[in-house]
Amino acid sequence: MSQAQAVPTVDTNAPAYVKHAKLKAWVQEMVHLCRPDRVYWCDGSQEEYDRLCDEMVASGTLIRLNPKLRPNSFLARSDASDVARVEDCTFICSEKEEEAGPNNNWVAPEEMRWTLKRLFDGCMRGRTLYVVPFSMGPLGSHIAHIGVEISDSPYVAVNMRLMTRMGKKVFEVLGTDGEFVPCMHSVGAPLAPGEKDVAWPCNREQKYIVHFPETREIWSYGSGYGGNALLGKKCFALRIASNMGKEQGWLAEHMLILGVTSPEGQKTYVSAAFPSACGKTNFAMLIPPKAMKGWTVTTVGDDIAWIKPGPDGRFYAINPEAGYFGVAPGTSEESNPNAMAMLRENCIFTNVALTPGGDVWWEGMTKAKPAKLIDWQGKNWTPDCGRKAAHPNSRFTVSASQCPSLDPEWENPDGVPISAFIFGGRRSTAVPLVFEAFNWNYGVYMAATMGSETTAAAAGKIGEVRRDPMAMLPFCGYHMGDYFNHWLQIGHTVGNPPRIFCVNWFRLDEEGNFLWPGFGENMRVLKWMVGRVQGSANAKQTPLGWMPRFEDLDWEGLEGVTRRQFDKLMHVDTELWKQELASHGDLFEKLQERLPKEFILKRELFQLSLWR
Ligand code: O2Y
Ligand code: MN
Repeated sequence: MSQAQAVPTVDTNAPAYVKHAKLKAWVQEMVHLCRPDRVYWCDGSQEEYDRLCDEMVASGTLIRLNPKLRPNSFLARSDASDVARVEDCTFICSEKEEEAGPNNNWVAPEEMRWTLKRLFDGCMRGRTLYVVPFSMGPLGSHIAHIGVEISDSPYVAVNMRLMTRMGKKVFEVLGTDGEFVPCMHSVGAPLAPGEKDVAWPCNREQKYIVHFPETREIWSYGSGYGGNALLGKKCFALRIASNMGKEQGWLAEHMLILGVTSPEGQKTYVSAAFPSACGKTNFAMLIPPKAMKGWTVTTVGDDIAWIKPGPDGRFYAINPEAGYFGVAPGTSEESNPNAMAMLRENCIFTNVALTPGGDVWWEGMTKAKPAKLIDWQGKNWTPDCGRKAAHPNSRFTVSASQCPSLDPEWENPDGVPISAFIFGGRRSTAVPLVFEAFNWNYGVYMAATMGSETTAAAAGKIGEVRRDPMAMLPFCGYHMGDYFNHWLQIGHTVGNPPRIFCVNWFRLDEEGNFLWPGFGENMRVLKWMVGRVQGSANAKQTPLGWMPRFEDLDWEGLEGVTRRQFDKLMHVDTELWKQELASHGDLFEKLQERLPKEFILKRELFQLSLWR
């Protein structure tokens, strides 16, 4: 008898409708390893969701919000050590170190497996092991993939129900031998017999977010928060899926997807990449200014896109998620009325503040700050206390079905046709409001060298420019040089690749004021980009690419931006761009052995055009 069999353990109790022998064997193996007190298979029903939430209210993990103000909604407060993704503890354990590249932390798979075995051994004692089956993408879509998360966190189970297509129906798609990505998660806080649990169990000392790209497995230990724990999101839909996409000829991207409809009813879908904390959710749910009559924007996704070449020479994209895990601070009736409407009920809020009336509040939600609150750590808060009421990375989880701007095609199993890719970062100088790349390869170069100034959510000094190729630096599950090559190559497999645009909503004047109003006014830039795709918008040629002149944008109803201000927004400062190119060189040096030769050439040509 093997050692594992000798350990007394609980029955895995797989429901009769689970017919997948390999899946059942894996669950059994994980039960032996983690030794939970109970095993529970999630069916994804509303009844189950309500029951798990009730149980978490009873245990103190969730606070039920006032049902009159925020029906069927909850607040969770995490441990202060567990508030964001942990990039330093995130690993890509490919067989060869060079496959992971300098953009990832690497540990040899065998060594990591020993570490994980030690960490997961008995890690679920005193807890329930939840089996959470989920589909990333519409069930049965040829672009979708299935995962099964094992977790000892009921908070993860209910969040996964909001964020993915979760439950029983996934087993129908899986059948007896369908492929799935095993996603193993533990908060890393076993309970001794009789030990009282805490509201947010996690492991303060050790956190590991581990990906095995060759065997397509995810192991996450020690954190119950966001991207560390909801494994369908960054771990599967980006780090593992980027590897699948490289092998199979598609793209897994950190991109929102939106549809633009013109007054004539012409629909154009675009996909846009911005680093974390650049207002992606706001852009995905943009409401055009009133003066731009007849223009509408609809939302397919706010964070991730899976994009496949279609038979007609175009790219088709799905949003693999079914919900939004959005940043709360800064979300308001001004910045994102659609989000405020979708957050009226059936939400889980994490690390926001609680009002005396039992509702939620966060910085930027209202102009006036409430006189009294309970902050994200459960402490009394007043406006003069010197602390933030909500954590800067506090979040809402909500089903996409509640989004007022949801696109009617968002669940189309074939995806939506993408006509343009937009890349943006947070840049106070240098980068103009918008420009269009001359061609595919040049656009890929611009996307690969995009940078963003760091904020609280990212590592590094605040305000420092961090190169974040395609906004994928923390999420590309393999060597970034190979990723660039994949992008260059895939554009040439379709007859009609999308146009590529770069945008910067964040340029400042000499006094530090934003030059561009942003939010709904971004529609003016979107209209120009759509016009370029449809062949109706004019542009002038510059060393950076095609740019709109003042008269090429629709200014109807916007007084604030003068021609002088527009010139500042669009100005290409040759000296600053020489520095930019030098900094592109720093990125290229790090990736040198796998950097596309094409990029070296592009940079030289670019340099020549600036010195001319
Ligand atoms: O901090 C976290 O765990 C969440 S990070 C996140 C969540 C939703 C969408 N995007 C992001 C991101 O960091 O890009
Ligand atoms: Mn994101």
